[in-house]
Amino acid sequence: MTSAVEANCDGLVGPTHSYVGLSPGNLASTRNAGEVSNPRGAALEGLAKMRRLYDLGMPQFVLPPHERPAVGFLKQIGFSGDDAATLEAAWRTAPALAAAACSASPMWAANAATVTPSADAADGRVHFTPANLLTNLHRSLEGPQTSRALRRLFRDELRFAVHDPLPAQPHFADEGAANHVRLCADHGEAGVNLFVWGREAWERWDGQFPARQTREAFEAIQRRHGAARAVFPRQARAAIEGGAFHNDVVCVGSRACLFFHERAFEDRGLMEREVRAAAEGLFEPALVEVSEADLPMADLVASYLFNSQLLTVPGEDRLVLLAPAETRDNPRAHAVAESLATSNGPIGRVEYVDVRQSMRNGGGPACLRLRVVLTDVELEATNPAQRFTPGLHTILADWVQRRYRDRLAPADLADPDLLTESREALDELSQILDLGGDFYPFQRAS
Ligand code: SUG
Repeated sequence: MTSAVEANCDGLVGPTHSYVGLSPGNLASTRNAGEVSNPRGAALEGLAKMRRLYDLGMPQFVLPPHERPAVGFLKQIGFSGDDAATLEAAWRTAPALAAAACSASPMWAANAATVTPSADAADGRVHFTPANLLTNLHRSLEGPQTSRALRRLFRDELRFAVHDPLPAQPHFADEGAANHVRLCADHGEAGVNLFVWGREAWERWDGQFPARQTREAFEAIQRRHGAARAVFPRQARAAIEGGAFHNDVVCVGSRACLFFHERAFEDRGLMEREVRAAAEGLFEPALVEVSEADLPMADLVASYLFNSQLLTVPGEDRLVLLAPAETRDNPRAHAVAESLATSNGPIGRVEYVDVRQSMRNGGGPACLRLRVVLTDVELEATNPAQRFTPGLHTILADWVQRRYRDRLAPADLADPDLLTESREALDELSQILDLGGDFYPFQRAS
């Protein structure tokens, strides 16, 4: 067995973090549309969460925000002139498109890519497919820059394969690791890969909310990664209807533990049989299921209990659940969380973390991170400047304090100064994280 650890790559919140209500089916995003956001507070919350993971002894990395407003996108769709004129014209004549070009959604790194660790990949490399995120316009802008970011962090092609996103067609709608769970005995050992999809490519989907992941997208990813022991459970339609737009709102897994809600899978019995068959001879899956009676879907979505990080903490036998503060605030979710520790199951204790700014757009602790299982040699091959340390924490917190606003109403997104402020911030960040002088589109423009 090769020893390996689970690293977390968190999306750093960008300077345009805002509440515009861009994601139908994401109930928090819809409910909080129009509210005033606090980009500085959001970025500091994200950094504090990274620090928590670092302090628990886990390797942690920082993924940079994308350039927003995405002026390049606005030019692609016919707005013209210099950058300020382009933005002004977009806001004047097509404010919905201009707003989409401003979203800080790349912060939700669980949607950045689907990852296959080397222990499961046919060619022994770590594979990444950046998600095309094409269900929502604002998120569909992310794929190319995410590819660039992953190629910077995981540059060594002998060890890492960063593919292009899947073709940008509804048939291949893909939201990345938010719908993927890997179970195993230990991170470095062979795993069982659950690729959870919401609809089939040729199915007539008539749900109230979009099903964002197709079965065909995950089958394509499984083929290109050569991912072993794959099972393809269907996400429950009732979960999507209830506001679980990604599987990671109703389910989280790590090592042998699958922690999920009764309504997560369309055919729960089939899911269990397939997972047990795939794990045969490798490990005994430990299923921890929460019933609708104990946690009704409405409390689940309000509390985001399952959007927790399930952590293997050095020196601790049982897993640690890092849950959002909203779980503690919800009496039913809190009772479920606290009962885990006393039940003698795979989860030993629960901690809570405050990521309220992100939560108000429907993004909990698990949404903010992309998990990447890495061997020691692979860990060494990453970009050291993106590795989170207390020193980097200090530098980034100072950068956020100097560069970010602490108040941003949706109407402020049209402020021409925001473009300049954001670019200056990102230009400095590209040096801090050693991303190169041509990392962002505005740095490459002549
Ligand atoms: O895609 N919210 C994100 C939240 C993503 C959560 N990620 C995971 N579950 N892994 C989304 O719905 C809202 C942005 C806005 O409305 O301004 C948004 O995109």
